[in-house]
Amino acid sequence: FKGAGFVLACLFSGIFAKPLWAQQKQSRPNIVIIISDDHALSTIGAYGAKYGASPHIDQLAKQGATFTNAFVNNSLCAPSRATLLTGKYSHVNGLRDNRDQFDASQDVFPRRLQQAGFQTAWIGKWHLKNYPQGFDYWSILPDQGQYYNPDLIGMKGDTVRKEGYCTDIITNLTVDWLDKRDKTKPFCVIIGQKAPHRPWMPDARDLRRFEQTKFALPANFYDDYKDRIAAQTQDMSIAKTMQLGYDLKMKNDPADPKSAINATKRMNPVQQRAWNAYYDSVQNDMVKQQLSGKALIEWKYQRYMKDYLATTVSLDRNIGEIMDYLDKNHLSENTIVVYTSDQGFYMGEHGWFDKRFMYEESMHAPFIVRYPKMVKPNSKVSQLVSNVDFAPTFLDLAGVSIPKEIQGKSFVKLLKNGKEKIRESVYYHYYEFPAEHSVRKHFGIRTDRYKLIRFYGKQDFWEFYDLKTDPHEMKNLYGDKSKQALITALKAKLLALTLENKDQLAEGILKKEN
Ligand code: SGN
Ligand code: CA
Repeated sequence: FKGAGFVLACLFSGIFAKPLWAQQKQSRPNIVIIISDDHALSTIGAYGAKYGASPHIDQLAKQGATFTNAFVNNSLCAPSRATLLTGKYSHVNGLRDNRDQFDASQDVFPRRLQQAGFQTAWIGKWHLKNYPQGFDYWSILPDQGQYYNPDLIGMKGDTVRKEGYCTDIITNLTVDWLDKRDKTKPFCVIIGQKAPHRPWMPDARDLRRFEQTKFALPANFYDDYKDRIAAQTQDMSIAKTMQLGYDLKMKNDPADPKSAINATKRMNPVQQRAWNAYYDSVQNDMVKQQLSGKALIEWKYQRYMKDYLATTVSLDRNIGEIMDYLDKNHLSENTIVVYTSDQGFYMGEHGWFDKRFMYEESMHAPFIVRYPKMVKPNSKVSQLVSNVDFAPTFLDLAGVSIPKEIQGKSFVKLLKNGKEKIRESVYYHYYEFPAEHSVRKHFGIRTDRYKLIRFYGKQDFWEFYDLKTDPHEMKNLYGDKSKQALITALKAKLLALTLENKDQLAEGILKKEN
């Protein structure tokens, strides 16, 4: 009997207790959401890019599902983040454009998780003009943040400058938090990376990564914007808007002799030397070529591609670091990992950079999910989802009930079977005008095949696209007589969406017209 007593004593004293990571095989999953800033699908391997800039994201896609039709409802930073947090459209969560301040006290999904016993954190770019609420820990970049030696605002409102490259620093802060967290609880961390946001400043080690690459111009690089008034009046072209100094780091920009020099002011001498050695040689080479006209525009495009992609290489490497951490700490099985971005981006399509428009490149966001227990590896999901659906999906995955005020729909069933239809269409509404890049206000509907857009403001006009026959949205078919029945049907659907989503402004515009 002595032996039995010993066994019992051991059980109670914990000698047979499982290691901490094994105890963590809790039924509730952890959630890691990596949200980058302006990551164009066209540059990601999992979405067909051939630049080799995203091996870790592509690996994540191999281990999980790649959503090929995930859309944001308002292609701008702060609105996208506000929707991610609330599961509500901009006009309901109150954040319509980057100038608005987010009411952080409103119902956000991380607070719901926190109340259900999750440890929650937001680390990195936040951009909501208010401090986060509903998080056990946060550390955020002020506003857009800086690529080199960024400041970070801590929970006491204190600002600390961290030496190094922003993308690495955000990863390090995340790993520190993961290490120190209460390991008896499930967690949800949102990692907000600044990259690859303008002005696309690469880490020194990546500066030459695409030196030898010659990028093919998109077929519609020299778009004439025929029949598309808003496209004619935008200010986001590589030809006119993109600056040699501010965007492309040339110190000899006659229009702006200061900003390329200012960009290096935050850097330490080692960073400055690496930076100047590289961009001075680029500048010398440009001067020798005496570029003008189309040759200059195409040189700008090449430089843009090189800088942008180089910042995504660091982003991708850092995603690899997070995956490594999860593996080494035996967390990969029970952690849902999501890779997304606050919206897409133009990489020269229509001659543009930036986003904002309801056209495909900017409305489309990357969305990749890995969750070995539920999601089929190496799968593609083509059903439509909107970023209003993200918050309810996370709550559902965590086993937390979805408040009825949330406007999005959980797509857990779609995660499970890869084909469940969640919605027939997605809704869009962009508000920031007049403003930088001059993209007019518009709202609209996108189904799996068609897109109907209503621009409004000083001038009101419509656009209609058949994405099957015109995937690059070059032919506005709104005036095409043969499409009138289709357009009328879509208008009715759009009106129904404005009612369902309680968008009274859009509803009023549509009703006035009839
Ligand atoms: C900055 C950029 C713009 C960009 C907005 C919004 N200009 O203002 O090009 O459209 O951010 O981006 S810059 O001169 O400051 O680089 S967002 O992703 O934050 O919405
Ligand atoms: Ca953005």
